[in-house]
Amino acid sequence: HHKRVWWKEATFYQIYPASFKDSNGDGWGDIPGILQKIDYIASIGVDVVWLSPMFDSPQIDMGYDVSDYEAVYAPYGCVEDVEKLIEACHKNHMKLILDLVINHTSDQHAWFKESRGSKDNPKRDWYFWRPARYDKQGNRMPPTNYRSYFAGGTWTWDEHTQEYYLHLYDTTQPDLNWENEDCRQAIYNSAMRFWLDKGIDGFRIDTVNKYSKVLPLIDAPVTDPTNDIQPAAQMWCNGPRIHEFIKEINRDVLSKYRTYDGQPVVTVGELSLCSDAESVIPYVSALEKELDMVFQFDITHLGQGPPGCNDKYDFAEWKLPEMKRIVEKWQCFIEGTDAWTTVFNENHDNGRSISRYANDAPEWREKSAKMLAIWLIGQTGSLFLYQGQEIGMINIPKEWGMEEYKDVESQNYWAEAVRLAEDGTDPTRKERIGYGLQLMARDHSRLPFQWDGSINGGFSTGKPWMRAHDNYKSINAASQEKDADSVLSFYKRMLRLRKEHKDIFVYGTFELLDPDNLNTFVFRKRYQEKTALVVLNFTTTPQLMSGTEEMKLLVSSQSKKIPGTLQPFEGRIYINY
Ligand code: TEU
Repeated sequence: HHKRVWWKEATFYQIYPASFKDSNGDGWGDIPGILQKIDYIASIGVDVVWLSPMFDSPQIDMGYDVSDYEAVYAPYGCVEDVEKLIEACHKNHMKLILDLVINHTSDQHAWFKESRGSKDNPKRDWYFWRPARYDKQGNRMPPTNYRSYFAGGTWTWDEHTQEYYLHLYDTTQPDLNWENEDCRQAIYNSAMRFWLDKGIDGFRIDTVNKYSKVLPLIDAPVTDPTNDIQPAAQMWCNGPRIHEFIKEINRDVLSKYRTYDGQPVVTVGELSLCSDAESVIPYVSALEKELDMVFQFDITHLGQGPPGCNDKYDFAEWKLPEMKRIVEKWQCFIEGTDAWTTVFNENHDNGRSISRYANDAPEWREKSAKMLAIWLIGQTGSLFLYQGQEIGMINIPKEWGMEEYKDVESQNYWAEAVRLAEDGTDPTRKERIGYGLQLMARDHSRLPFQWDGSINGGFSTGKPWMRAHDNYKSINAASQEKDADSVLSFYKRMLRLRKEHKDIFVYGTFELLDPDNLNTFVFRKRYQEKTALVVLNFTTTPQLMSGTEEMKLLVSSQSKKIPGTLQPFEGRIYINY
């Protein structure tokens, strides 16, 4: 009963520009590099390229700190290069969407420079400025007790005007004040219309549910008495005016544009701390005219402690049934509605899926990759892949030191853990956070793409901004293109298969079977009289299975197919038609 629309059936492919392909040897990926690889991208069988931020930026948060929406970070190229990329994608029947980062700018953005210039600057109110508080001893204190995402508080003191400004992320990422109408109009013109007018086909919208803060800004409840800053996501996630703002974006900007082939442009929002289906529906219900779909992150939060605790790297083990319940929830929440969902297990903010959800040891790596591919293509929703996933790239080797982790979040968490361990506040924190980072740091997915067996995996002839993985000789696109059994060849086949059977895979209803089984993940898809059964072994030992006797085997991720038994990390799909 889901209405058919192009973006529901599309496979999206995320490109992280810094790490995809360096064309000029400066160690940074760039847009000409992406252009060189356009045939490769098209050959995977994807329909939409999502390019992570390539805007001008001091790169404190890898481009999620934009200093000019209308310019391109020079090492990545120039606006004209992006225009060429738009054209090249369209020529290859692919659409191109950009990242829309509008909760905050860089502190180097002209708007913020003006805003911090004086208290009576016309742009003062485009950001959140607040006076200090003072404790009984007369010490200056920030206006509220919020903990930021990258460790530390959300307020930075500005000497010049003697006030604090708010930043949910790094201190160099001041939050824009969406309450200010002029500010919103400037965002629409500069960050959105500028690129839509150049022919892009939509946006992935960063931090989409954080634009409306709960006002006035007051202290969050104290949930961690040992700390002077508190998790406070409820003060900015899904705030009072958020739906009004998103409706305005849609009505005033997005609805006025079409893709290159005359369809409505597409939006996918990044939704954090929104874990009940009823709160997600208004963002993605077609009738509401807000967003086409969102990423919901329960799955990437597995093992990250209580939601909203903002202590993501303090990892706790999880069991397969927890993951199955999460998948079930976000597969089923659209049933009987006009809403839509997304399917993904990697992006630039997470560890690699093989390392995180399966097993990246040499003997299991490829099997895990193929099993996870089956897991993804069997699910309902729009499918998102992240660069390198299609060749089975894995996490940073355990032997690498913390100096190889470049991400501001990793560095801040690590520095904080060292401090808290060394001053005796939390003596085991260093080991715990170190482990969490090895599993989940955002750095893992940001290593250079592994193109071939030459130096730096063929990513760059210079010194890459992040070290290339040690395993690029055995894991790379060139060798996998020649090998019919490779992870890459398997992904290509699976993406085709998903399209051939889109009724059931893209649009079907989802039913979780055997929910408490700790080892296998089994689900049934239905579309009218058609049925498919997806059976996955998430362990290193063979697992028995039943219920497939009457069905036809559509695909297995392994060549040795034993009836009634799944091999370690084997995935299969059976159908009844
Ligand atoms: O992420 C926003 C977000 O919701 C964070 O919770 C995110 O999961 C991050 O990894 C913090 O742990 C977006 C971008 O995807 C991220 O790369 C940026 O750092 C962030 O916005 C700030 O712009």
